[in-house]
Amino acid sequence: MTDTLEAATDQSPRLPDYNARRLGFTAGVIAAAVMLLAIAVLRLLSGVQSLPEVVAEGVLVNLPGALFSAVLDSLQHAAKQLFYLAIAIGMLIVGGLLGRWFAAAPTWQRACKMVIGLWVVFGVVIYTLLGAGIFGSALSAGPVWHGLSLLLIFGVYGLALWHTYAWLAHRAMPQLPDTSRRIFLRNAAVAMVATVGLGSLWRLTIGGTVAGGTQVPTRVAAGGSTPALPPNPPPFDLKGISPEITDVNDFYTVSKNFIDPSVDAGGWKLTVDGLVDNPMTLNYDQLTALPPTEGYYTLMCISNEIGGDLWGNAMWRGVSLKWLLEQAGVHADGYKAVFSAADDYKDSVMLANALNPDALLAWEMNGQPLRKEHGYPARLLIPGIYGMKNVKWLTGISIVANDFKGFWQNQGWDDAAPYQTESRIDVPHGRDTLSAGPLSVGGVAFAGNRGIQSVEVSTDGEQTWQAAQVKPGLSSNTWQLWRADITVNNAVHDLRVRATDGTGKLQTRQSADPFPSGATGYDTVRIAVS
Ligand SMILES: Nc1nc2c(c(=O)[nH]1)N[C@H]1C(S)=C(S)[C@@H](COP(=O)(O)O)O[C@H]1N2
Ligand SMILES: [Mo]
Repeated sequence: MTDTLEAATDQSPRLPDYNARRLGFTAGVIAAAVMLLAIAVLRLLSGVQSLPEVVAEGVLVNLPGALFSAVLDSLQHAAKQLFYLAIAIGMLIVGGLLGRWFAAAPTWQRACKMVIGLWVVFGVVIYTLLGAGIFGSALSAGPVWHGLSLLLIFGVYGLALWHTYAWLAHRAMPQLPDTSRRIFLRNAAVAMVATVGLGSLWRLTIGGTVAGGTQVPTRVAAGGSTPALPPNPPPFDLKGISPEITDVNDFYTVSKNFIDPSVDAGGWKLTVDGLVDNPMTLNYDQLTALPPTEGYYTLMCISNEIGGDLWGNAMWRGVSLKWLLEQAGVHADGYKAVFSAADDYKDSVMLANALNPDALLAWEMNGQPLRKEHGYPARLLIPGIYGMKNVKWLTGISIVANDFKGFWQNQGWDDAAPYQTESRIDVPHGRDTLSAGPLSVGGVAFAGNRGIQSVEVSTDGEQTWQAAQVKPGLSSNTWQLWRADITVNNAVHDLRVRATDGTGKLQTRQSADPFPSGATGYDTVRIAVS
């Protein structure tokens, strides 16, 4: 078929340039869509981060934190999905533009050149600029995987472009040759076998995430039933107040990933190394055979807005991180503990935080194995510091002497990240219409491991404050329920809350965005009293 096209330069039929470019664009978009399909198949089979994810994370990390935070604020929970959607649309457009260029000389040689060109530009230039290393050498799956998979997906694009263009051109001008059906079917089969083959081969061998009995229980991942939790004790059992222990189904989840890693406990390993006398590697059975300890910990995302719901409280069971590090013979002169994870996430805490007697390496949450979204098979709970430092899907702990900066810190988020003192009004709900008279107000307050000393409510725009009853926390690392019984009349337009932490420091009144150190300000609920 190509000979026909090539021999045919002069007298043979040719599409007008305008038409050719337009068809080229269309063919390019279609080819990019086929490539996205191949990416999705490869992603699902191998479990390894794909090109759009590597690009998204690279862009995210390199974006100025304030800008990122502003985008996040305006898009809220849809931000991640929209971001990936934008990347997918961007890929379709770039695919279309390349298709236009291809249309100037639509031969398979030119398609090959494009494939190699894309492979080098992405694998060498773009991946390096985004911090993923040449052909992904800085990522956990390594350059062999990323090199091969990039070549494969660009190959799929090239093939799809060549066939689609020939087909479109033939439809527009029947004198132009289409590629033969036999060759099309052969190429489609080769592309499919290569994609499915590479993905499955990776999963079955090097990837080590073989589907099997120890996979994260789907019953749980699908949001199944969880053990019944005790109701809040009176007087903190107001209708609408947060349950003191959050059901796993209702516990917020945040990660940088479009698709969270599905780690198979069978192939999972945790290494402890760096400034330690006895570096060690533990598998899942060895880890869960260590002396267990459990406790209640509240987690809050540093992106949580005032009044937001990115916090929850659960009972976690695991091993003391301090104990584990002592077994490894941690050096007292270590500066930080660096945590790595199966999703290529990294973060660090000061060694003193890792050696906090309450720091926990957990494998259970509310009496069940961790769910995939909460970090199965193992994750950290570090007292007093925001959620981002509580690394999920943990694979490595390394004690280092330098000031390592993690995933979000490279973007400008606070590295120390101590919890701000926060309080939230759960009841009444905003915009409730209430009748004048007695009113019970309630909610939660949290200040990391500093505890909450007191909570106050104001009905008069902060001129006066009334003390609330505060329940002791389930541990020194949890939020605390509070309740205030007040009286309202039609002069009350809003309710405000503020807490004082265990050190006697009042919650910060000044409003601040979550970026870079966590939101501050007082939660305010508008009410109408009739
Ligand atoms: N490996 C890994 N750990 C991670 C994250 C991540 O993206 N990857 N996100 C962090 C952030 S930003 C938060 S707020 C908490 C959320 O924990 P949860 O989803 O169990 O509530 O996990 C942290 N641990
Ligand atoms: Mo977070």
